[in-house]
Amino acid sequence: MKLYGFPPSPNTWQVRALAAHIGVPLEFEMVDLPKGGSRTPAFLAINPSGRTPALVDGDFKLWETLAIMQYVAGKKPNPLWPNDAKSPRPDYGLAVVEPGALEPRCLCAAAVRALRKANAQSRDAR
Ligand SMILES: N[C@@H](CCC(=O)N[C@@H](CS)C(=O)NCC(=O)O)C(=O)O
Repeated sequence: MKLYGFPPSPNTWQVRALAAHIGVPLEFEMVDLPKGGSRTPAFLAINPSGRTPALVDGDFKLWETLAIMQYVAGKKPNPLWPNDAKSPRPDYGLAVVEPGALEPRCLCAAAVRALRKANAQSRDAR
């Protein structure tokens, strides 16, 4: 199971933190957002929305942080995210900490856009 992500992004580290916490092995592949890594044909074939994180498990592809977290959590019984919808979820709030609560999501997207523009401008200047 491989996670494609951008390490500084809270969306990415949320998934990595959950996987590490519950002991689900996750291969990691860096997608260099400022350099346009999420807009390559190879990455768009995984996630047509061009956003990270994205997960590939065999033939199965998944994107959206919370959907990925739920999928990863479903790989191994764990108290953080029980599969039984009726079971008490004492740590559910922790499991679904919304990235927006940790960082202004639009700030992340804006930073990526600004870095991408700066990279393009410095390429054009050469
Ligand atoms: N709703 C998505 C948002 C993902 C997202 O916005 N990821 C940012 C990184 S913080 C991204 O890949 N941005 C690339 C871009 O906007 O081009 C999720 O929860 O996974």
